[in-house]
Amino acid sequence: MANTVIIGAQWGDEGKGKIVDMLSAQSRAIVRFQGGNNAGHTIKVGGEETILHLIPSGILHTDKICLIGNGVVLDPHVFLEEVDHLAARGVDVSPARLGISKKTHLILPYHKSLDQAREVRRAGHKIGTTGRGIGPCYEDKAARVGLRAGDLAAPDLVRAKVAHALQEKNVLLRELYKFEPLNPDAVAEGLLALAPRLIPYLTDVEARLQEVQRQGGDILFEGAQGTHLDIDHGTYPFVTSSNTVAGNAAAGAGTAPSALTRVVGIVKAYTTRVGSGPFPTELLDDTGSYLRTQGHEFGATTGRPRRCGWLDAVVLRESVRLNGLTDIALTKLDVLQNLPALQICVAYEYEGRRLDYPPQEEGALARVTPVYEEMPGFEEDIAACAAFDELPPPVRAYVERIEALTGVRVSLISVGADRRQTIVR
Ligand code: 2SA
Ligand code: GDP
Ligand code: MG
Repeated sequence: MANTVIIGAQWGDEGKGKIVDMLSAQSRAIVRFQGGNNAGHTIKVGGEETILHLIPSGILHTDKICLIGNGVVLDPHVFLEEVDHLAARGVDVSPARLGISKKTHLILPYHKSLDQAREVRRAGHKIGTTGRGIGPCYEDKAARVGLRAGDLAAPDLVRAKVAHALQEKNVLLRELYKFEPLNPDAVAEGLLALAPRLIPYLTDVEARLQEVQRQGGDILFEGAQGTHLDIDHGTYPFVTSSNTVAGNAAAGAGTAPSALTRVVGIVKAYTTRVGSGPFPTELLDDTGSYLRTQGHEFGATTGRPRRCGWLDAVVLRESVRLNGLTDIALTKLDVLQNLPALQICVAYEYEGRRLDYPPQEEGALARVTPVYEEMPGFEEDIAACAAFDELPPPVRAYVERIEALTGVRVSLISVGADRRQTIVR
């Protein structure tokens, strides 16, 4: 296949889990390179659904190596819960095939408290985070006071780092946010109690990935969230705290950029967003509700209803240039069934000008007006279509229009949640 990066081309939940699971069959290793358990990646095989938050979406293929890279932030409790859950279903989650980089930063209880406390204080300006402590953990990483997975083997280092961190954070929690302060001993010992189970998973991810390549195997880099939630390139400040773009696959997994051969952008056939922030094509009417119901658009981590709207080709064009997409995997086309007509946003009107790319000034995206192009809808059930030629003409026209608007080939088409419901072109 070639080393492949999978990224979300919109605001997340495009169906990355499904496509990573499917492409895992042709890969040797699957590695997560950013984000944490804010992610919810859904896989459906033969009617059985699995939602993964931390463990790479290749785990259901027994002969594959699954790795959590240095760019991820890892909640140790959630990791072990996920391990136990999968093990109970008979999935092999032994350290022989599942590893965590020693450089991966750990999410601690005070990160979650701070995440939630800040959202409460933001009142009318909430980001709508998942409350999983993602932002505060990345803050500590950048501030050079974070705990890393490799520290688990050094109990005194863990105790000292936790005590140091809480000196400052307890003041914030107590004085500013009026939240419960945390006991440093309880936090450190709580983490150290998990160490015996976590330490066997610690590994040199870079070496493992090099070995895979030396043996001629391919790596799948599994992105989380989406391009427009990127800390630099997304709709700042309504973004997540990591780089979600393909370029971060190298830094967040510990490989050379030259190892990233193919970049597949996962594109949902319409657009969704969870949390706050500008969304030009959002539909607050019955069509938006229809998409939410038909597409089961509820957060895979928090259960929050997702905001829904028409496909936005301006957002996609930006994703093409930021990620260098070589292919698009188009998902959830089946959800559009029975809509009388389909709208695609092909450009924006902004301050009297027509824009082909999103404006970069903070907040400007909230002031654009979408320019729509109408395409015919379709009534046929496409969930069982197995080849492009089997799709009704309006569906093929929609796919071809996306290719024309983005300049990227749609090489995979998903017509249902199940692994099998995928058309390879
Ligand atoms: P955070 O928690 O600091 O990363 O939140 C910052 C913003 O990033 C958004 N975000 C997401 N957007 C879509 N999907 C995500 N994963 C879950 C899912 C979301 C859920 O698979 O459905 O269950 O609510 C995800 N994770 C973070 C978040 O909404 C904020 O806008
Ligand atoms: P991810 O975060 O990008 O992995 O996406 P999520 O798992 O959060 O959300 C995608 C949802 O759509 C999941 O419930 C999937 O099972 C589902 N899904 C994926 N592809 C398709 C598809 O082609 N059609 C339908 N109807 N559902 C899909
Ligand atoms: Mg998701």
